Amino acid sequence: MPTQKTFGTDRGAGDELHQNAPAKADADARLTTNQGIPVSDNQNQLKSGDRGPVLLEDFVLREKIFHFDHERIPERIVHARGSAAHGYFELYESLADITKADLFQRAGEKTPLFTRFSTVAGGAGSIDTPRDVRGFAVKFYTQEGNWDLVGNNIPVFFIQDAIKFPDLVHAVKMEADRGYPQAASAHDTFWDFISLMPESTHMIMWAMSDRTIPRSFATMEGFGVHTFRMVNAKGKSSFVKFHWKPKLGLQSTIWDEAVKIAGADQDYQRRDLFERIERGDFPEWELGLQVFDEEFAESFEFDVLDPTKIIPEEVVPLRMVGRMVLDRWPDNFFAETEQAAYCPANIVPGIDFTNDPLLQGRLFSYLDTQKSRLGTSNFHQLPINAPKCPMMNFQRDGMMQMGLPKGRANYEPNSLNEAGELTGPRESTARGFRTFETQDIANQSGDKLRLRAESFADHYSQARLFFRSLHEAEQAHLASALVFELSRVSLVHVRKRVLANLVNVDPDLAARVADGLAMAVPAASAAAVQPQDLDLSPALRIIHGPRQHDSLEGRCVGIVIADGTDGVDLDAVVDAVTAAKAKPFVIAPKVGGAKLKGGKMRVADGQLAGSPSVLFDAVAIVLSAEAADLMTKEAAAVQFVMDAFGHLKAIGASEGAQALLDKAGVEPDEGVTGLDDAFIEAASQRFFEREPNLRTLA
Ligand code: HDE
Repeated sequence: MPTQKTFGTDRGAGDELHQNAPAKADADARLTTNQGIPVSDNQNQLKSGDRGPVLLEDFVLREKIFHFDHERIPERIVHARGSAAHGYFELYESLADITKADLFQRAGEKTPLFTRFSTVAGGAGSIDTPRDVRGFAVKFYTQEGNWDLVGNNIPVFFIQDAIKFPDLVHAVKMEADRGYPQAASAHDTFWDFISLMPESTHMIMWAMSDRTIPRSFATMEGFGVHTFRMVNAKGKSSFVKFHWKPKLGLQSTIWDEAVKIAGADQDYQRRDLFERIERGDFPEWELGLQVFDEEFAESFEFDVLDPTKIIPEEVVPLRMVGRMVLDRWPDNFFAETEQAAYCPANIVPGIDFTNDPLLQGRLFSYLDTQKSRLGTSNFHQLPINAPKCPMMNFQRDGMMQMGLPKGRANYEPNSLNEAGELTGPRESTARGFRTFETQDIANQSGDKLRLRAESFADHYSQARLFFRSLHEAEQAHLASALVFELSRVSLVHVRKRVLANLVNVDPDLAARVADGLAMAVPAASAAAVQPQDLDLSPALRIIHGPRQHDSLEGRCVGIVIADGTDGVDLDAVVDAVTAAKAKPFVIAPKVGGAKLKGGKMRVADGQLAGSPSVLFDAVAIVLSAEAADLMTKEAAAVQFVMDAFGHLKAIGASEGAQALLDKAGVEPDEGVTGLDDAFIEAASQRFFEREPNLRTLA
């Protein structure tokens, strides 16, 4: 019989592991199974003899592998890829005049929340920077229950009726037979569906605009999309649309940049959110309300129940009522971000729904999703989903019941106490949620019909309004995005149908896109309602719009150094960037650092080949003439500068760097500066005037 050998914690394969392990924080912390049984060896399975076979009785192995095999839960059907953070909402002023919602009563009060941002089309492991709508879901843990404002970074949606949602999502996701493309709308099935769905035209304008290639979660707006209600203590209802406005303003990337970021850093936006929170630059948004009454709703030229329409801010201005600050990263991605169960039906007294048919469909959908993802009707007991106020009812049992309800009474009313009085939680007519009852424009009912209201029929006027309100650089981006996407559509009849719809939006746009496809402009498609010219809305622009961010705050500047860099120049740039509340990131050919003029080593934050300029908002090239000469033969360095220029970023350069700039084709303009104050000033902008000389735009 062979002698039994034990490869335990003191010898054998586990030894190296233990030698490298950091000092134990708690010497008494014992590794156990899920049943609490202490584990003696976590390196070796139980075998008969040192070379096997493995024994079935090894419950430590069996439990560990069993649990691992079931680590994944179904990903979200849409919005699978996302990142979230904890934070709070702080109210500026009491909103008691329009709502009795508890979180909106007391100025200065903070309500904890958990906010998740997402892309829509891609799977959980897809890239962060596709052209896609971004989800913007906020769970407020209020004192009267959880309120989930589950919105997007675009104020309208593709469809008007929930029954079309599965078709839309099937069309945009990877195609049914071939299993691609992942996280991309540039393919036949998406555009086939869109071309047949004129109601999506307004949303398509937004989807093809720079809004869907945001620079960061922290630089995009959020919208509740639907018209909701607020109801005050006297029972008076107002209509409301919710907006989130980023403190850092609206910032987007250039399409070529977004594509390259996908290669350089798949987790670009997730990392960005994490790093901002880590360094204390907490992302912040203001909550703005568009509040209006029935009279306005009656007189407005579009139906306020139609989720493919906006109410321009110029028509109903925003009332800024508070701010959201995200200041804490989740402790555990799975337990919090992945298991967070948002649901638009989670609403609190003082806020209510309208009959928007898309919203109504959503109210029905999300609970089903939670059950299939999280496996049990008790998903609300997971810490991330549980309310932070008292929660009492007589719902009982179910899979994975984690609570321990005590006592005999599991029904209401009950009088099981000795005095025979009614006990336990009871309904409250005073404080309980009551649905707004009065008939008004948003609450009318009639015969049971499957039809679309006439008032939803104008599919083009607001698409035109959006396109024409944009800055001309944004218009060119939008037209070029359409050319790119339709160039990936192989079905010529689909391209033609899209073009015919675009003629209704704007004949000039249709002509530009047709030209980009080398196709003829078709006749306009039949429009149910002839489009009208509306007053333009400058608030819809990013460039030169009211939410353009003109400071360096919150941006990131990549600073290239190499052996021979002048440390005085370098320190000056780093200090100036830091003083402007931006993040400096020093890049050298080797991450260990570069030997500065005078011989001192300067450690780098990143390696040149792994830190392309697409990751930064502006770049500084701090090189000696010798180093710049050497770098003209270094593709990563040339590409770094070439892309910074091509993506319209400011380039601050030392005199010595000129050879590298020349090699990269940099032409002098306002965005190409020395390393002085002019660079800091330029670094907060992009130079859109440069673009027509650099690439063909539609
Ligand atoms: Fe969603 N949506 N949705 N949606 N949605 C989901 O719920 C659905 C719609 C939105 O970070 C799902 O838990 C239907 C509009 C966000 O976890 C699912 C309809 C808007 C998120 C679902 C819509 C949204 C979701 C998938 C048409 C913007 C991610 C996973 C009636 C206002 C939340 C899940 C998070 C998630 C259904 C339309 C936003 C399948 C049926 C319009 C931000 O239940």
